[in-house]
Amino acid sequence: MKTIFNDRHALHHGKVEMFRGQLVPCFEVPARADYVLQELRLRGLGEIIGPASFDNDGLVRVHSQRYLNFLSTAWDEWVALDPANAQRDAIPSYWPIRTFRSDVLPASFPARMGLFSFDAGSPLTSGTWTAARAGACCALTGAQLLARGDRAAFVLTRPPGHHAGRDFFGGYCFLNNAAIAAQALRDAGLERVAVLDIDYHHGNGTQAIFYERGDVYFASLHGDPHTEYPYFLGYADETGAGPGQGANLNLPLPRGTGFGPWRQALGQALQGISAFGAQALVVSLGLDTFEGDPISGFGLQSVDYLFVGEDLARAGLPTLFVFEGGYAVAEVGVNAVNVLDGFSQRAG
Ligand code: OKP
Ligand code: ZN
Repeated sequence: MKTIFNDRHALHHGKVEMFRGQLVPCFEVPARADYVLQELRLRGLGEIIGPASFDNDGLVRVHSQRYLNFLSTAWDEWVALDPANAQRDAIPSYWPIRTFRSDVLPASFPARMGLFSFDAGSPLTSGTWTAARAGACCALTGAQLLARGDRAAFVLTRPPGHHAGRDFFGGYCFLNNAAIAAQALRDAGLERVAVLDIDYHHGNGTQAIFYERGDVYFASLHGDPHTEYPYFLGYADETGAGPGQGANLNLPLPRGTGFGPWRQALGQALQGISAFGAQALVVSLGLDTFEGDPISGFGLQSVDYLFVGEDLARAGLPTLFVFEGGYAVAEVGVNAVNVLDGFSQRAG
């Protein structure tokens, strides 16, 4: 299996995120991807390549033009507010929730930052756009490999993507790599594509992007949003709408869930994907289900990820793995590569 590595990922390097009234060091750090890369090399899992180059067409299929305009100029606007901002991350503090307007595009940059986001935990930095855009190109490259017949590929990129919606960032995510890949597979001619999100946190962005579509199935295993981030989406009664009715499957699990019940839920999700008749699978591969994760609450152990990979291979679909969360930095490489290794051994 080839890995498409975003060699510009470290250009996104947030200093701090707002957490319980304090600015704390970011959990989503460049070292995460470096540990995965190191483990891939160590275990010789396959060729590591860079992204092909793409224009913004593949991004616009998923994100709104006005959001992409905002993101691509955000850092310059932030620094234009005050030259001293060059040393600080840009973090929103005002949001247009219920009763406010979101059709008007304010001239104020802090106001626009709020319009296009949903939390204060996702700092924008000088290299965020460059890193995220290169990551999206990695996702497009991965989709291209699958469309041309590869059995599987791995998109190794950060910042992650699954919380990013059509026109908002949040949850450390700016461009939705998994959604961009799924859409690219559709545009390459596949009729039905599934996204399976196994990150600890519900992939609210991916769900929202495809919620009313019957051509892209979204299934997710995650911490119960009653108690877990992102809180406001990811409940079991969200089953899709309009032509997408029945094409959304949420399997929320209580904090503390271990591998046994988690794996059972994985089987349920794979059953849904198979009944849907998916022709390709995009896996939002978060490793924050690990027992040692500092911000999550499931109990998977490193060895369990080999079985996760095997289960995914048994689905028998062309599969694109897209790296998402996982904040036990020293273990994230072993855990990610265990999934890929288990998959490769079973897929042959
Ligand atoms: C991103 B991904 C910890 C509070 C939680 C947001 C978590 C985003 C997770 N400071 N903050 O799904 O792994
Ligand atoms: Zn997560």
